[in-house]
Amino acid sequence: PAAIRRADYRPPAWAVPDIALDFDLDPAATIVTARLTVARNGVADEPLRLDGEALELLTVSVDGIAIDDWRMEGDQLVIDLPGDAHTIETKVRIAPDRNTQLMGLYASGGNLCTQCEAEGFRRITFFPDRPDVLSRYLVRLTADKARFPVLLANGDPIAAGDAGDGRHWAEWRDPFPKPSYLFALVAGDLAVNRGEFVTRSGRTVQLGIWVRQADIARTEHALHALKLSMAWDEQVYGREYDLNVFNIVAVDDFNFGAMENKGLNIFNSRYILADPDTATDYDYDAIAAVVAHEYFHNWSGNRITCRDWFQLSLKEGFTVYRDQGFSADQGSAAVKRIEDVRGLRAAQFPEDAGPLAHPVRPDSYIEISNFYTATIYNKGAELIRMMATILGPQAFRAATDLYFERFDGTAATCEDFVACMEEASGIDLGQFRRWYSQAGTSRVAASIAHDAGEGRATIRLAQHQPPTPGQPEKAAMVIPLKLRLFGAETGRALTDEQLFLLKDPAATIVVDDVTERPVLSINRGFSAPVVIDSDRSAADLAFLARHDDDPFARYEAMQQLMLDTLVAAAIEGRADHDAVVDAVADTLANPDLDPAFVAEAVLLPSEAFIGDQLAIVDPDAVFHAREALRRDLGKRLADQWRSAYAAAPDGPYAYTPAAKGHRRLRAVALGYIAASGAADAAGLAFSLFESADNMTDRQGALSALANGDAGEREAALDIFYNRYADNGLVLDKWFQTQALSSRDDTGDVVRQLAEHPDFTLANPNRARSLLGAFGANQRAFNAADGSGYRFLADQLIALDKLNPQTAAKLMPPLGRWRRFDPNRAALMRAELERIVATPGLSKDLFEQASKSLD
Ligand code: B3K
Ligand code: ZN
Repeated sequence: PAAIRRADYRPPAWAVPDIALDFDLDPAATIVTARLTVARNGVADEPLRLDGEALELLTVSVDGIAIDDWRMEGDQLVIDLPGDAHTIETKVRIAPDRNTQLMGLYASGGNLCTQCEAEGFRRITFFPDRPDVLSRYLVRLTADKARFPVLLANGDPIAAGDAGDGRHWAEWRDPFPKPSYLFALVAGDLAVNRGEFVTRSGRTVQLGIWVRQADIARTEHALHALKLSMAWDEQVYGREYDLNVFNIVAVDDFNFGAMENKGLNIFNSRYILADPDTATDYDYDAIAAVVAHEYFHNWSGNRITCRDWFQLSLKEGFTVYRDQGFSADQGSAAVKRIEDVRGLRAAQFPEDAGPLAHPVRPDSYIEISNFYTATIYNKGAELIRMMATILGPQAFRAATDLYFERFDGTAATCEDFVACMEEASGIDLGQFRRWYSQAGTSRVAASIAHDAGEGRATIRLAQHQPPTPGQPEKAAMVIPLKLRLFGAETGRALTDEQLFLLKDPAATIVVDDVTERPVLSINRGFSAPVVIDSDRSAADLAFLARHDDDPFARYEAMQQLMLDTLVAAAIEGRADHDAVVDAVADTLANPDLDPAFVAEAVLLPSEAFIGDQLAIVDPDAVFHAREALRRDLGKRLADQWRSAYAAAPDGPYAYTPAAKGHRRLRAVALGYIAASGAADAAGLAFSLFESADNMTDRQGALSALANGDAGEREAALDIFYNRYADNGLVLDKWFQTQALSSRDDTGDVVRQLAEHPDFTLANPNRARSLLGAFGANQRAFNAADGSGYRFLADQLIALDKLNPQTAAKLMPPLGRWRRFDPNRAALMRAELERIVATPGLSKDLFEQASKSLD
């Protein structure tokens, strides 16, 4: 398959100002009639080209007259048109109930729904399926009234009626021109939780969360989050909602989290449904964040869309940045920042360091679905954050106002966004643009020297840009680093916080009046998405963990201390745990700290993140080093873990920042108690498991048990399974918890679970709950005999036949062979080669696997 290149972008030859779509809906055979008004763009003498995939073409007419001199060129329907404006009508037949890819129109749980981003609309009808063709949509849906009592589409409802023969119809109009990827319809038997939102200019918007009748009691949190999001976007970005209705539909079969279709968001049910008994605090947070994210897309994505898919981060990076800001404002901003950085390090740093590394604005792709990545989303958000930091809050807001105003109703580029940042602030972002074009995680070496006699501190910084595929050499970036110095003797701040823009390959900062030995706090708040290589001693890191006034820097010092300790242990078997134990003890004992922060700060870095620090990952050594430190911490701070465990106030479940923090700390403490090998640990976990009135505690207890071999383990897993046998989202947790287990037999257990009657590759959540979790389990997946690799490859080959997008998303753990010893590397490569050689392989999986072999 051929690569598509950014440099080849050409504006569309034809515009489609209006489209009228008529759906005669039936799961086995749906007839789609599309009437397009088309207008020549410019003077070029180009035929009209309409994309189509898996469509059975029935008729084509031009200006009301059936024609047969159309032709197919590959997947495109090509029509030569004499004039500059015409009306084209096509009629096609599609089979939603055989659509296992879940792109286009498909069936889920007896209902019909759509997913069009990026290129699913062409699986519904023939159309120029590219984001820079914006049209006004008029949609008519006709369906069986008993099976599909609810008929929804984008925009506002305009009419509905009876169609006879037990069928009915509804018409929807979306007055805002939009690209085809934002089209959506839903037909089904759904219940609704309705709400209202009055915008700041006084318009009343009807809100609806649509789910199966049985799930209606679990929609309140999502509806509440939607209202909060609508208010937040008005207050923080001055963005008001624009239609009279805003609907969200939850479906069980969905390739990713959710989709921002104009006025009709469609969600993976896991990001809508919540009640204390079935959803964890993490789920509640994620629901609010995704509801906000999709809502915010109404401006950053829908009103202003992307010119081409290379600009994807224009909407995704910015919208992630916006949803991160929203979540930070709902609770602890410090803890939110820590979670986001942990996510970036878990997903994006490895991507940037591996064979699939790509810039935030890529230059080419084979299959665009493969580019919905942590780089586009999360690193993209970090780019926006850096610009916000460099501009300051007022200029940043002026710049986003300018952007929204200038590009409203258009398909824009990343360059357009950066240009607005420059224009509104007067700040030159010429060098900053490299963040969009250069892949890889920058590293900054930082050291500090002190001349006690002169009272002078000298900070030396040097940046390094590691090579990535296709980019062997890179230019220096502009790296915004927030810095502050603290006095090692007194513990007080010696300077104010300073924002230093590192633009050159190396720089020196001299600070005078430094009368005691300074300790460097750098990249505070994670002001740049880089790795800091500093030679700070364990003592200095422990000092910062105690005294730094920036909560992120404090957390970071603790993480670095743990990481240094664990890396030394994994490489040299040297296990000096004292500094970590002291720092954790101090943190636990500090009454001024928020329990949610404490829980984050005392958690050890993941095995994967420790592995990322090593030239060659030894998964067993990493695991044992980490377990040894966990056990030691568990034993030596036994009393403190017990008090932390007991400190959580009793009382019924409440989803408040304070209660969440206590539950989080309780789960972390339980993990350490279990790690200590205490005789009563399993009993403690089991009694929490049984008495918990919420899923957060119950799942925390189950995870602690799942890692061990106490008799309570099986019992808890069985109880959990039986209790939630009819709840797919909770069963996903059951699969996932076992696949993440640190037990020696996890590989075998996972292979058995793949044969479990409740396991299916047809449901993406279920596939991810087992295969995604297993791929993330560094030690189990990387079993030295290659059994983990073989298993994943078998599953991916099977999944690819059903759902290429989801298969491709689960592949990256197999591509990390360069990071492992020659035996493992050879075993991984053999599986990648087997995948690439599979007949009928999708473009999606081919691109991921073949690039991973290079
Ligand atoms: N824009 C969608 C993602 C579509 C993914 C297509 N493979 C959801 C989001 O980012 O909000
Ligand atoms: Zn998005």
